[in-house]
Amino acid sequence: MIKLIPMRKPLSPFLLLTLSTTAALAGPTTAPAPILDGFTADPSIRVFGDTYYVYPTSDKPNWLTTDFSVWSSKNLINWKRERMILDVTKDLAWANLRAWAPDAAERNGKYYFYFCANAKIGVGVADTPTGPFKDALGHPLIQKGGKFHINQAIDPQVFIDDDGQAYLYFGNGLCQVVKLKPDMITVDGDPVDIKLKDFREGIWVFKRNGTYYFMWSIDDARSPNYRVGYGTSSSPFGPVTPAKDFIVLQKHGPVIGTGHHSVLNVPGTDRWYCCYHRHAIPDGSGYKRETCLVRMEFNADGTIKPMDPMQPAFPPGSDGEPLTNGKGRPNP
Ligand code: FUB
Repeated sequence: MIKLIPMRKPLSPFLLLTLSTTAALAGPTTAPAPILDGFTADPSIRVFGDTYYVYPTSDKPNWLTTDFSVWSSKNLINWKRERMILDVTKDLAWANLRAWAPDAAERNGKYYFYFCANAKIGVGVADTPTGPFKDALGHPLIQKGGKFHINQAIDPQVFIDDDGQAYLYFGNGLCQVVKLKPDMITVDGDPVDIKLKDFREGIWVFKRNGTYYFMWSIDDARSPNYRVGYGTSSSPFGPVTPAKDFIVLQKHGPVIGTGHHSVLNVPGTDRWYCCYHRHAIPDGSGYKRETCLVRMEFNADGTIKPMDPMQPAFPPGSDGEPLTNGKGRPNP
């Protein structure tokens, strides 16, 4: 905290420099603005063509949510709510509540929307990233029972490897992964358990320089201490070695409950962003959350640098991350 100095005479340039340096070192005291309007959580950030999309949970008290919407952006700074893309009270025959934590993927010009409803995972299909999505199966893709021995079948994430194989990660209490057939709506074989240190939910897997990164949420989403840890593997099935500096996103100042994130690589670059939710500021809770964005950087050895949720993703005046022909600008 900087003490205010009574202004009797102008401050010396030396003192001004000292004060501004101290302020810069102490970091911002105001939390950055969320990127989406309203109360949203569990954001999945994706890029299709020259547009970024966020598919979140639409928050309501006690997580009794019934519909999903999608937001779009051309630069990661200005976001627009496109429309509602699935209403579980009308569009599903097998569930009508707890519409949580979706993800989306593209294959062969079709878009696939993976979502939770009543703690089961369904899949929708559409011709555009903004849907609306139609239930592709008429029944859940994954539900608890038998080999799917997770606590709850929630929090799906699709990862498509360089060889085109798609994997669906999911789970609460235990993380599992199952291969998807090329149709993206059929599981291929049995699920594999992946042991992750302190895992609660919100798995997110990506690949960088041949290494598979597994990131996940720890603690209860209603806790201020909800946070993100990570580990790495040489295979999409694990085993996963937890990182030495394991926690990379956690509460700071007024920002609490930071978790259930997703990761975006700006195509054609080595620039990365982490999209996550926090308890809304002010008066938020685990049922009243908002979606935020922060830059994610790597050390030379490939480890992830801890992220500070008090840092805005872009400096004032930035034009963000525009895309041309599906690619970001080259590094400056
Ligand atoms: O939004 C409902 C649930 O809260 C999600 O499925 C969990 O990951 C947690 O964020």
